[in-house]
Amino acid sequence: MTTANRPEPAAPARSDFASDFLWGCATSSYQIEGAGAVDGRVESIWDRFAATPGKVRDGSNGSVACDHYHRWPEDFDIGRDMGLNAYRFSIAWPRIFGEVGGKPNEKGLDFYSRLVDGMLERGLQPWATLYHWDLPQYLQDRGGWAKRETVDAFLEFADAMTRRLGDRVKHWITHNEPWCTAIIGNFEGWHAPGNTDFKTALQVAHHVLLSHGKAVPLIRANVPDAQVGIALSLHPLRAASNQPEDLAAMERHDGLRYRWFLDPLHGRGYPQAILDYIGEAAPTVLPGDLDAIAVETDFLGVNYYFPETIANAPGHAPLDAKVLPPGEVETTAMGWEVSPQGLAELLVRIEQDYHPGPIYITENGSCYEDSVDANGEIEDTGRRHYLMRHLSTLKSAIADGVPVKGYFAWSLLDNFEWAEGYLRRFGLTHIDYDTQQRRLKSSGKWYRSFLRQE
Ligand code: GCO
Repeated sequence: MTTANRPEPAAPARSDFASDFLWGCATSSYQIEGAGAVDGRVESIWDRFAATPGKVRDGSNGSVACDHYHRWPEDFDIGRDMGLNAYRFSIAWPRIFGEVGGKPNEKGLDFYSRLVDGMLERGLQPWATLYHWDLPQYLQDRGGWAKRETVDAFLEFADAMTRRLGDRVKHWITHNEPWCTAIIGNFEGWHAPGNTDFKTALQVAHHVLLSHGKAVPLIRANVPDAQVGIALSLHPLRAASNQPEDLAAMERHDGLRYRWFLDPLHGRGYPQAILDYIGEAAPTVLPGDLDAIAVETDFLGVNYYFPETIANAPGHAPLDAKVLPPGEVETTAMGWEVSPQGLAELLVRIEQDYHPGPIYITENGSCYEDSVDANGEIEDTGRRHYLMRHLSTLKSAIADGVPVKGYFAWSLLDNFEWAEGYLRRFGLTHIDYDTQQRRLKSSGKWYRSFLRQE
């Protein structure tokens, strides 16, 4: 069924949620900031990757993006007028450290300091993500996350940021989606740095988790009343059939996609069944690493977009299992299944499996092909319905006992969608990339009326 044929969904109301619920939008540095070579910023792995022919579908990059580096006051005005009370952003490491062992770049620190003041002035509680994929290229040149030294470099970066912003930023996310950093960037290879080696990818995953675990106490030491967590991208899984082969394939995929990250974060180490299956591709884990990773956190961030269906696929690396394209179901323009129910399923499962404490939806959103009509309006009905339906499901998951405390819509603005470049739009606000004009879409207007209870 296409979205256009869908009836208008029942509208959730803000009053259905706790009065102290956080309502935000999320963004990331490389996707919106632009100002690629300004104020001492150095090259990131995404600059290098995007400059490599064939890697980004429209040949674009983030060097200008939404020019948020210069236009953030307007963007935060949009957020405030929408009625947000929180805002999730990420910090570009290449703005802060220009070389290994160097001093933090004052201009970079000042930029984020101004940004945070701008949020606070507008009533937006700042939620800072330290790593949303823009590793400095000089670190990749030395092996990137596959090398343990990058953990130390990350801790220096985390230290510099939390010292500078910790008087005002209390909510810290160490990493955004370690799955993507590790597996998409280093095994599937369609994200930076574009490696295609499974063993490397698992070593990357381990170092990313380790850097999370080691950063948590450091952040707490620097930030009075810090709340620290990590944001994982997760999918509810379905087996392609009830045949034992497909069920077993789903179990294997789950072991890597879900338990590989959540188990060690909750003190259970890496799943033994997967370690047995992958043999020598297992990462090098030093004594003490798993204890460090299992540090208690203050919340879990969940990024949810769609469910995955898994089939047995002998020979399909790395686990003889593959994700099937969605069948005859409603999808977004990304080809991702629309499943509000999947959000509830996922949340209930996480709560049952791990009791992680407070959960925040740190991303949820949808891509549709928007057009600006003659009146300058963007009637993005699909995105508006996606948002309404996912909030209705969220309400029911909370009623079922999942302690969700906040929701960040992905994204405040259309932006650079990684390997898809500017061909894909996820914003509640439309960006005209020729003029940098911002226009609230009908989804953004709906979120505004929901938040303002109009
Ligand atoms: C993520 C990604 C976002 C993407 C979004 C849509 O954290 O998942 O960081 O940057 O733009 O997920 O694909």
